[in-house]
Amino acid sequence: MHSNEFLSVSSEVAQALASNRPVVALESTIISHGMPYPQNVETALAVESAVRENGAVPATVAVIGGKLKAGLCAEEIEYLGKTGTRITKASRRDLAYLVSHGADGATTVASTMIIAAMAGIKIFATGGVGGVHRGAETTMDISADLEELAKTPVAVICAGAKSILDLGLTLEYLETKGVPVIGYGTDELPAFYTRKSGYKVDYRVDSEKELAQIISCNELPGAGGILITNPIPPEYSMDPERINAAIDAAVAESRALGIKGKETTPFLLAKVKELTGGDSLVSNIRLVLNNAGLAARTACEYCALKNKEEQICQGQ
Ligand code: PSU
Ligand code: MN
Repeated sequence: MHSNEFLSVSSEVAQALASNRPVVALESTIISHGMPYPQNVETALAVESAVRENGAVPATVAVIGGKLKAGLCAEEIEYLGKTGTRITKASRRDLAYLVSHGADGATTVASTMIIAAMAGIKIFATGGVGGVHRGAETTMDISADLEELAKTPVAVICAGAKSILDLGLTLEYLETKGVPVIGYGTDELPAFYTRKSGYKVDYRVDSEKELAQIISCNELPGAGGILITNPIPPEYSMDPERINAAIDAAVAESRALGIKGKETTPFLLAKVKELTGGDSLVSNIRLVLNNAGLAARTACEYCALKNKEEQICQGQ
């Protein structure tokens, strides 16, 4: 663990890591900027419960009072959810400023990966990752999440990426950056609200054990992250025509309003939810819970592998 004075790991998470018990990192921008209050807080707490029910300890990540925190209490989660978009959306570039000012921030996929890696957490569950935005060939809007996947060795379990992004360009970018894209039980990249996108993943994997084996072999010099994509359960997936119409309208409106930079993703998420009358929020909550369960079971398999390696070494 690359412990330093800025990192603060909760005692439950620290004890689990010290005794090689499974831990799953969770992000907090999804709480503050990804969903409305109070569903955001309810979901964050339900996601923590789903991690526990599947045998792992949840470590929700955020910046609180200038500390990079892994493992939040319920009051801190309530605070992030209630403050909503008034809290800083904190990606890699925001961390030094927030820490130096003793400030608060909700961590994106990129900054959650950084803090997870500092704490020694290998597996992280979320809903969707950032990616290459539609029109990026002129706007250059590419999420810092992709750069982080290129350089930080944490496995991110998500439901694919929303088609608010250009999924084809996102896959090309990940290939360039050396990030493997794995489909859990699927050959096809899931598109968040729907199980299919028309794009292939690099590898299909059908069990948590196999995922854990890949994560435990991700030890090459300069190893980066792994993107594990888990399709939304069929009963919660949305009608592709309906959701894509809402996404197209949201993208058109964000362009007309000249929305830019870090505001783009939260604007699109809120707009899609509004245009689907809240149905997209229900799907969103369900897929996050589904990812939390898969991440926790994978973390259990990962620790079982590590414990076995340790026993073999001690037996020699
Ligand atoms: N996509 C979603 N839900 C989210 C996000 C993305 O479907 O909540 C959030 C995540 O925190 C992600 C961030 O890391 O938005 C990406 O923002 P940007 O595109 O500005 O990098
Ligand atoms: Mn962006």
